[in-house]
Amino acid sequence: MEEKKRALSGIKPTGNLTLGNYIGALREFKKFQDDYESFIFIADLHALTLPIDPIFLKNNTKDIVAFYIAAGLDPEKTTIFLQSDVSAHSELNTILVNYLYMGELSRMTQFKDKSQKMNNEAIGLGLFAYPVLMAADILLYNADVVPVGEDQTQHVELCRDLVHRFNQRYQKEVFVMPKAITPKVGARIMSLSDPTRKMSKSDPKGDIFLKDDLNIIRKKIMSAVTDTGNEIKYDPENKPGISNLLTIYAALSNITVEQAEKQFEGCTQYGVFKKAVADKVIEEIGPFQQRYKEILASGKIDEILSEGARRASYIANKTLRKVKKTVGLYVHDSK
Ligand code: ATP
Ligand code: LTN
Repeated sequence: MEEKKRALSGIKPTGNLTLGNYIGALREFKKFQDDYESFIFIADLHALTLPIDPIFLKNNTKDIVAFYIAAGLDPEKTTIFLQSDVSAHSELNTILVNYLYMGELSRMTQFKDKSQKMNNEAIGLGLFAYPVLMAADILLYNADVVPVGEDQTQHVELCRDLVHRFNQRYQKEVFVMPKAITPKVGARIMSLSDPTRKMSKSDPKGDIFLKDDLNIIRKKIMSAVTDTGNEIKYDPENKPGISNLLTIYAALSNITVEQAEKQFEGCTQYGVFKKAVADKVIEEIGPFQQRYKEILASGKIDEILSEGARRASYIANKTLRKVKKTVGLYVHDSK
């Protein structure tokens, strides 16, 4: 039998997840669990790259496990684990920091965005080296595909450069070449209060959080910033607000943006359109919230994480061993 390809992704537990996280990543993950050997983790070490309250981090971590399951991940099919439970991530990171370069890391958009807001003296090395750890995450599992939102594709590209460089240097295929996969519709959901910016959990103005009360979600959508005119048309340049709402509607309806546009042809009232978008979001997020609450109450999170860590460690340690041997670290029999 042909071996299944591998899929791997993660989310960092830095705050309340948004509808952007849901459409761009979370809801995509379950699509891989039948046809791929699937690894979905919580990037808790990555969450430390910016200052974060310890209790907040711990609670967010449990939340994300519950979100994964509420979004349809089955722990029997998908290995769900914490990055910090598998020490191979940190060990491979220590090796890989030598194979990515300061120049390329300093060109990463995420680093530029996040560090721009900070005092130069207080930018942690971890924020700068973020893509190195991310490459270690991907490469330990020989992932073929990496489902992410658009903003993360640059990091996966850098990981691809690293694979090329590393395999070339040692003249063998040590690492598998990964590929980013973004959703066809909704790879970049924009903020409802400023549709020219990405909806982001660390920049919460007017964004929809997955834990928001359903009435609040409706209010936020009804008061989303829109554009002049009254046509429901996809035109991100001139109508960023309407285009974003159309994208949300299309993604959650599993249709294309063109099909969504067709549905609202002739509709000349933004209010009517917004109500349809709000209904769609609530129809999806309502039951999702219910499942999330049940999972948290079930007390099964720790069990899932223990089993996930066991399965993930087995695979990750095998890769780590191979890498150590490749670079010349002495892996002796007693190990
Ligand atoms: P932060 O603001 O803390 O950087 P974030 O909201 O960007 O966080 P991440 O943990 O970095 O969230 O992202 C988790 C996943 O969600 C990634 O695959 C990312 O690409 C995706 N994602 C994040 N925001 C959006 C968005 N607005 N639209 C689509 N996908 C998104
Ligand atoms: N950087 C990602 C989280 C992440 C990730 C990964 C995603 C860390 N390691 C490996 C895919 C593969 C983000 O969502 N911000």
